[in-house]
Amino acid sequence: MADSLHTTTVLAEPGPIAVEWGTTALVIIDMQRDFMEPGGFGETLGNDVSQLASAVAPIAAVLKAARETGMMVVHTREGHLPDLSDAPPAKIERGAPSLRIGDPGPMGRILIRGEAGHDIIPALYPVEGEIVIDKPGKGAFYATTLGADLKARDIDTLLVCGVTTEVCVNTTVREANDRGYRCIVIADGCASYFPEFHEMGLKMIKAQGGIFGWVADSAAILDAITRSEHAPETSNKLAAGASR
Ligand code: C5J
Repeated sequence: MADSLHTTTVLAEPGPIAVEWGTTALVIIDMQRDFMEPGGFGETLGNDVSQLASAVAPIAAVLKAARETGMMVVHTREGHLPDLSDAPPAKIERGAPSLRIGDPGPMGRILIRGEAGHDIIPALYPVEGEIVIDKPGKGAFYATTLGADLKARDIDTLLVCGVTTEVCVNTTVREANDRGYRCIVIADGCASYFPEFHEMGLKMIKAQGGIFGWVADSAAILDAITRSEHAPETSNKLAAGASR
């Protein structure tokens, strides 16, 4: 269905961007219980997980629109195999967390595939047909099939959201940018345990003419999706700064 949508312009920073919805995918990064809920990986590192809650409603709104329009949807999960063979010792041994990766916690073993804590929060749970990428690293392209999955659908533009802004969202956007994707990061659909890192993480993406991509609020994305279902935009409207 997304193929039949009209190209529309998203009001983004550092400037508006024309989006062809049929070649656009929504990529939701690591909205897992391990990061979002008490007792998971995020909290073992000493973080206040309530800082991430603000991202859920904006993501849910864009996810609903994506599902209604038939857009490709990708969910990612950071985590490791039960035998930890894909977890570098340098990652496991780092710092002084209250529990390390692989240790038993209240939601099962910390950051291990198949455990309750590793799964996606109920509010954003994947439905049939959506792709779930299990990744051992911070970036969603490293050691995964994401690149091939996007190529198979001729995707060239990514709407990226999730947690945390400066870690897995930023790493994925940088990986995607190097691979030639146009990334639009959904500002209010991202969050960090550190508000200042969220702010700077977004600034780093859109600085220098959009060195890694664009940043837009969920309202601007939803507005552009709504317009895409109606009459084509005039060339004047598209010309008003659209960067494609
Ligand atoms: C972190 C992530 N913060 N998903 N992972 O370790 O951003």
